[in-house]
Amino acid sequence: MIEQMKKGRMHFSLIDPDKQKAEEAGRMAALCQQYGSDAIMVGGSTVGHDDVVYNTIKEIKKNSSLPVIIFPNSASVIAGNADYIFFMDLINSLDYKYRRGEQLKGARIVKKYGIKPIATAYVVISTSNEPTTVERKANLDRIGENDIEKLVDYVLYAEYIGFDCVYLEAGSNAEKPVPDEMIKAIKKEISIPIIVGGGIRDGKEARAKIEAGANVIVTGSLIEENIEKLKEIIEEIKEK
Ligand code: 1GP
Repeated sequence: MIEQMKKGRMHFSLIDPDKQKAEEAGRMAALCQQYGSDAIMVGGSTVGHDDVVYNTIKEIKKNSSLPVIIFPNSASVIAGNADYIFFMDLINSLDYKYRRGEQLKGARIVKKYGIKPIATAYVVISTSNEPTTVERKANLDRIGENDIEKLVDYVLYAEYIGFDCVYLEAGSNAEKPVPDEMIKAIKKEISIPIIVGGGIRDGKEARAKIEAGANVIVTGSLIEENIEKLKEIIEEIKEK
């Protein structure tokens, strides 16, 4: 997966198991695959138990052959039928829970199930006036949309520590996605893959992020609101 991410032009579809029944998630995953998405991420801010994650993944796997990546909010959502997990460190959080606490609770569970961990430096960028759910929860060392040098410090740290990738998160349903200039600036500094998500709503935006240096684009809310739009986004990402 990491090798494929390095090649770039990938799209990951985020499905929140709390937003619909598992059977519906299965139908959504089939469409995501049909439209050309490369993986299904499963997670969301309210998910509290691995059962709901397990059942959702079961239906996704019945309906598509895409790899499934857990996108965890805590260790309690780790279900044994996933292929991968973003083993994340929210590197600009000031809370122990998001830096080490949940990771220590989850490590042995990941090992027990044989899920492949993707060491992910998760960075939340504050692009909008209205704080997103993750911003409210995570007690951040705030990185605003113009704090490019600060972001460079964080992502260099991530590369030097040995993370597999960096995930720039504007927050689900953010008014504005992570700015292209920020992506361009960090692309010059690091060689690990860059995942970008939060507030990406059309093909033009997705393409601009890819051209700025993003290796992977994540869309979530759009899949719930207007899954047909995914087609346009993926076409723009894949087009050379
Ligand atoms: C959220 O980056 C993801 O964690 C996707 O965001 O729901 O805005 O697409 P959206």
